[in-house]
Amino acid sequence: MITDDQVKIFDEKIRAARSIVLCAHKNPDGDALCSVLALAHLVELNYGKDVTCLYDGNIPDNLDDVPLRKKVKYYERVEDDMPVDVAIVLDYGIEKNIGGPHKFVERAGFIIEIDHHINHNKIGNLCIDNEDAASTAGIVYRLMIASGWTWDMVTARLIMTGIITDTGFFKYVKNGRIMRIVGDLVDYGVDIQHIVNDLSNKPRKTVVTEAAAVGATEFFFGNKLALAIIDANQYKHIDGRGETALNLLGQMRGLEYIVLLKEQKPNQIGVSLRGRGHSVDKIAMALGGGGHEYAAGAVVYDTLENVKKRVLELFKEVIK
Ligand SMILES: [Mn+2]
Repeated sequence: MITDDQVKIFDEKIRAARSIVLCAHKNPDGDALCSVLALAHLVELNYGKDVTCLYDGNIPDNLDDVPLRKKVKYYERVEDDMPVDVAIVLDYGIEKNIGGPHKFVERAGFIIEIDHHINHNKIGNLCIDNEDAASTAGIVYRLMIASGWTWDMVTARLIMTGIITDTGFFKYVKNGRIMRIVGDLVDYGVDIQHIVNDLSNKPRKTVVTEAAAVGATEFFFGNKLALAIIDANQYKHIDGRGETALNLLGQMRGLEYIVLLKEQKPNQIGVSLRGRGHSVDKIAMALGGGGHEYAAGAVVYDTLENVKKRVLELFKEVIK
């Protein structure tokens, strides 16, 4: 797991740093945002240092009530020439997913990465990675315990939120390790019901728009695959993810695959893939993206029509 060496190097680098930047992948999800905020809070608590948390893209509305939410800044709001001694990149997947904050990362004297995505081109000088971890927030928890850091309820709630969101409310848990962390956090006093209520926080327009997209879903390959579309007009009303549409479709009997195409801009289509007991990560990779076995995605620069055709062709190979 986390070695003494990793703990030691992390400690030395943070202790020596005057300027620390934290970031994750563009369009951060709950795990990305909460891992950044939890580690930022831990560094401030334990090292007495101010850190800068950056993001690119959109943060989903349902994360508005996450503790310390306002601490993370849109990367363009930060001075371009800000010095960076240490950059900590969490939950990023692959380098290009970092987006805007990448310019700060590449200037850093030392890069620490903490991640659970599969990545063959790691950018960290220190890599605290674990591909078997259910969430990056869980790795932050392990680092915190291994380092003997002080922590508090804010830390605990952030880590729990990261775990809850990345495991799809525990649906994607594949081993007991993450649940032992959950157990520790519950014993510490974290109220899961409270966090789930805070996450049920979408604007009416978002829910109504996504439900309408689900209403127009097309079905392919003997109803094994559902394909829903959020066009450019509808896209304005959702928070970038389409989680409600994916969750609604995920409740349908007999479905094996769910595809959600989001027209982010003309010729820029966000593709979200979900598999129910069938992997979708290879299809995401074939589209230039990636992700997890049963939940993956890509951004494809082409028309909605062409992307739809391409996605269906790729699935045709798999479903037969
Ligand atoms: Mn994650």
